[in-house]
Amino acid sequence: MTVSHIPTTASTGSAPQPAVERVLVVVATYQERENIARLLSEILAVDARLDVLVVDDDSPDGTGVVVDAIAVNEPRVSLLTRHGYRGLGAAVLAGLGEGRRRGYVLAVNLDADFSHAPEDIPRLLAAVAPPQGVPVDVVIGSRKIAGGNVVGWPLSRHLFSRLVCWWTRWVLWVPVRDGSSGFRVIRLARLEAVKSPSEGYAFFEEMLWQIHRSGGTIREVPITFTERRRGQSKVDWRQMLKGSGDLLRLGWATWTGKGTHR
Ligand SMILES: Nc1nc2c(ncn2[C@@H]2O[C@H](COP(=O)(O)OP(=O)(O)O)[C@@H](O)[C@H]2O)c(=O)[nH]1
Ligand SMILES: [Mg+2]
Repeated sequence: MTVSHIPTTASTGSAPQPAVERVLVVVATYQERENIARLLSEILAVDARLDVLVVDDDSPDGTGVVVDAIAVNEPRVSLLTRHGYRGLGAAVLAGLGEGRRRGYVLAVNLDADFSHAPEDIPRLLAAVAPPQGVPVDVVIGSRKIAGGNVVGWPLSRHLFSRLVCWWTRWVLWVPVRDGSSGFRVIRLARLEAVKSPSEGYAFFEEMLWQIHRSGGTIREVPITFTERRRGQSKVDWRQMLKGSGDLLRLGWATWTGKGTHR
């Protein structure tokens, strides 16, 4: 994989800089020029601990150029460009891996289209190690528990999502209600357990599946997911079919123990 990495103060020098208190927000982007600048400023404003890494698959609309221009004056923002590759899961994993290399302990993952509200990030972060509770490895911003919600989806999208979440809970045997949510906090040390997962949309379920089976712990906190207002969704029938195939393969692996890793 060819990646060009535009360094920031957090990543300059030969060794990764430990960032013990800081948290890296990983945002995968493809064709998000209309959203990215405002998203970055909202994330930076919501919590002073946050840095942001945008992982862009060389979007033809120049998303990366916008991020690059912001990163010149904003050391909290950096860009990882993947050339010649497409795939949401692979992009997110590349961003999380980079965060780990840079020494971050925790990362947040969210979409670039404001479906995941930046103002929810501090609440998700608080749930990873609550003062009176048990620390966990993953916090999911969940649409499917009390207080969670989805705004702006057609019925077909609700039905597909319900089926995928049901499959994740009852066939893949991961004890969560919203295994598809892409809004998460991840303890980066747990990436150890994540081995060559799906490159597309099933990445989110497969990552949870691998973390759960390796003894990792998961908590859900409610969020409202709002369908994008600007730009196009990249999910099409081909992606859904590919994702469904990956989920069937995982179901087979869950119950037979075969084909766990490709
Ligand atoms: N880097 C990268 N990001 C992607 C790709 N496909 C989607 N994304 C990003 O993933 C997030 C969710 O994508 P979206 O199309 O909104 O999916 P939906 O919310 O499920 O309809 C957005 O930030 C997209 O820009 C891809 O192939 N590569
Ligand atoms: Mg979206």
